[in-house]
Amino acid sequence: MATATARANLALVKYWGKRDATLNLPAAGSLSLTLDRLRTRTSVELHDGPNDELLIDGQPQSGKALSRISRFADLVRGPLGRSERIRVVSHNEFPTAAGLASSASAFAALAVAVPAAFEVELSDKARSILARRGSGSAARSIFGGFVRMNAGAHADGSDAYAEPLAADCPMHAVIAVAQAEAKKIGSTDGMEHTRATSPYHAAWLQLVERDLGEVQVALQSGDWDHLALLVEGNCLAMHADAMAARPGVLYFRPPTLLAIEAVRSLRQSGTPVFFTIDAGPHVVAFTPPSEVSRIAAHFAQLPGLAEVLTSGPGAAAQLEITP
Ligand code: 2P0
Repeated sequence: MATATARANLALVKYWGKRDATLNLPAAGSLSLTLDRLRTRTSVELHDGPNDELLIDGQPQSGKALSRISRFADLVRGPLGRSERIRVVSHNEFPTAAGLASSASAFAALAVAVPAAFEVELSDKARSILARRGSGSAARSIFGGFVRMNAGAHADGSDAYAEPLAADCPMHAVIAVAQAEAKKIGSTDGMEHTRATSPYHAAWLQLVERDLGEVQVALQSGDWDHLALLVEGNCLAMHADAMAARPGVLYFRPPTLLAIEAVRSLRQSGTPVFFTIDAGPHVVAFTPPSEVSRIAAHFAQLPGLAEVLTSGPGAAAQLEITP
């Protein structure tokens, strides 16, 4: 049996659009921070039964969730000529079931644990490429801290992988988890619909390339004002692209707007803080460690939030060594 832990990540420069859906190749790069608090721990063992099996937080899974895991396992089994089935037992160590980037930590943990269960050793680059096939954002969760995902140019995806970024910018996250029903439009469908119908999509992809370079420079110099301009601008441009699709994809809910206002008013009064929002209603504030408790207390007063989570940067995905 092989057990791995991986952490979710949140993007400062967003991934929104694929250049190839089959190999899950992004149309542009992205840049993220891996978060310690959002952890998934996954064990994989081989068995001789007829089917793959998947348990998430103690619940046996079937249908789409299970077939996604089976297809992922085939990426490892196929080239090895192996046919054993796998039993996957996965726990999300999040204090909420709000769907916070769980496919990133889930597929990063699998990209470490599945090859290990078959006694194959992969480099981090190969793990990142494998994780990408499961979920684009999972390629970034192979690494800790700040991470850059390369869009790559090759048709086979061999250059579409993530790499750690050396940036000495102490950054924590405060997450305003909005009360929400299950997401109506998942990221995969939302970004494909946007690519196919949004008149802003080409402009969005051009912007990403520019933002990637500028965010890296701002991270190196710890320029919080510039980071606020770039990261909020990138997030809002992603949402503008999605909103301009036909029909429009709108992830914001009333608490989302309240939390945006809260972050901007804190910044106006001199606090180094800025927000980002993924394909959902939750607002993530990035801030230096010294400001975390003040921002969390501010968020806690907003109506319509389920909870407020805080997290420092997280480590790379890792295999547990069993004695
Ligand atoms: C990101 N998102 O960069 C962006 C921001 C959502 C909004 O990466 O289709 O769930 O599985 O490759 O990884 C979500 O994308 O998409 C995502 P698939 P994934 O974090």
